[in-house]
Amino acid sequence: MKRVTNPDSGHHRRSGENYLITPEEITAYKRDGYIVIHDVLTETEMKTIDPWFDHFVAGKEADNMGRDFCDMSQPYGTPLEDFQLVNAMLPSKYRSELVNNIYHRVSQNIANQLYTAGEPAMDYEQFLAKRPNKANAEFSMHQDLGYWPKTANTWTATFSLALSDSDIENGCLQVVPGTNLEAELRSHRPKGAKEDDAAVSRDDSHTLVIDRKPTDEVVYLPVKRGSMTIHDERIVHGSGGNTSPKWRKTYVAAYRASETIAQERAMGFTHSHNDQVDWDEIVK
Ligand SMILES: O=C(O)CCC(=O)C(=O)O
Repeated sequence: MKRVTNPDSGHHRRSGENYLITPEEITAYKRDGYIVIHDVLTETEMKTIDPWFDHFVAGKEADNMGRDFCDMSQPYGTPLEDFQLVNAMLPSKYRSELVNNIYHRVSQNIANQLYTAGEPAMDYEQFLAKRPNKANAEFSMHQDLGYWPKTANTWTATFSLALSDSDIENGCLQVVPGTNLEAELRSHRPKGAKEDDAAVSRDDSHTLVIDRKPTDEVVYLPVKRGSMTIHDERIVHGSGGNTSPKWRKTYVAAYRASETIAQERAMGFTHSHNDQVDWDEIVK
């Protein structure tokens, strides 16, 4: 019997903890602001992450996490039973068992290939889970840079490892390719605020939204468990609600240049929702 190579398969690209990215993918990442890569972690590796993901998403660490355990589609203070889009920030800060896990090691290897001009390091990570049948579990469209302080070097690669298969029905990532090349960052405001509305601040709603342009053409990025998307800091992206009876589970890890991370930390910015920073002052 002949063996047929699946052109979408990434298995052959793994060698130890290295996953080979092609020059064409690096070009596509710079041009379009994202890539999708397949079969990055094996099922055995995924199974080492699942129990921790479920542990956090069930709220088992909530007592220690403050605002780092929240719902990204609803205001702070929403009771756990009403969560739609569960967000657990910085899981390995709260459970050291996750430090330098297999996802960190493989994504670091990929980040090193994408960013050869300097030393990328993991800046932050988060677990995101959409509960089944939660049509409002939307992650509002935004550019990641709109959330972050101004730094000299903005280079970022944000990895999103699918822990469950994701598709349009359960609210997979959606992007507007090419918006990464727009000259100006779009203006962002806290969810729930009208234009120039000071009544709703970043302290009330961590989630930011942008106004869509009529020219924005959304591309959906469905991915299978073990595969991932990578997007840059300027691409307009978000995700829709979960209208399916299945969970959508994803593990985000963002890499930035080491000196950028040092600049952020000097401003008191760690990507924790508990950071005591003056948002108006540092995000300009
Ligand atoms: O995966 C999602 O639903 C959105 C995540 C996101 O916006 C991000 O990681 O920057």
